[in-house]
Amino acid sequence: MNTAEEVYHVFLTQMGEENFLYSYREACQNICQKLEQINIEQSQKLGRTFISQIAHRIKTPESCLNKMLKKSYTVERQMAREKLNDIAGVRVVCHFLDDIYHLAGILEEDEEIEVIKTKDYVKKPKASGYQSLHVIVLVPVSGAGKQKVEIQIRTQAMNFWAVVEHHFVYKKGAYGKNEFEKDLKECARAIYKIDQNMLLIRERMEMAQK
Ligand code: 0O2
Repeated sequence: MNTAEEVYHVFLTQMGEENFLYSYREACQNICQKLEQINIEQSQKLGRTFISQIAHRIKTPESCLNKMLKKSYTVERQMAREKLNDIAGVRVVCHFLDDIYHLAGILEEDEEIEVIKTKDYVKKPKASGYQSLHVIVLVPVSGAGKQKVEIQIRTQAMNFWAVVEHHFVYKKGAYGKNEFEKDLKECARAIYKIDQNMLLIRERMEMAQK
């Protein structure tokens, strides 16, 4: 019988193997290309910047292991493939609240990809205050296969909050154990109000331009 350390070691090695990661990298590239194209088309159509930032990353084997343990999944690569939606992750930052849903609608309509799950932490923020729309998609990759990618869509203001909170609280597993939660939650609420106000101002400015 293998010890936990041995199981973790095998898992970490397998999760870092290039032939395993290849299709995740390819899926990331393919969806990013699509998002760039959507950005060009929509920015032209709307007469303003639609997407201000597209970033992607492949989850590290260590981060996968932590998540498997946190969720009490059996530490096996096949289990990770099935259960982890964000081995390939893309972050899209927009200017305005309605852009988030506009982009989600475009992805839903796209015939090349398949939306398999949507989690709306904008309408229903997480207990921490975290806001973002998560869209999990299946992206075609070479050899007629498909690979899962999690697309996190948020405004610049939401992104500012999430990046800071991720660094100081979330990634340290410090949620529920620190004195800054109340203040961070208040900031998240203020950010939502600012996002709503910025949208209203944009709409008024657009009306005035007509
Ligand atoms: P990392 O280091 O960012 O990759 P699921 O199986 O999809 O239902 P999962 O994946 O736990 O469950 O989904 P969830 O809760 O929607 O979280 C997915 C990702 O959202 C996280 O990935 C974070 O990137 C982000 N996220 C979720 N909650 C918070 C939060 O409170 N604060 C911040 N800053 N980000 C959050 P990972 O793998 O947990 O972490």
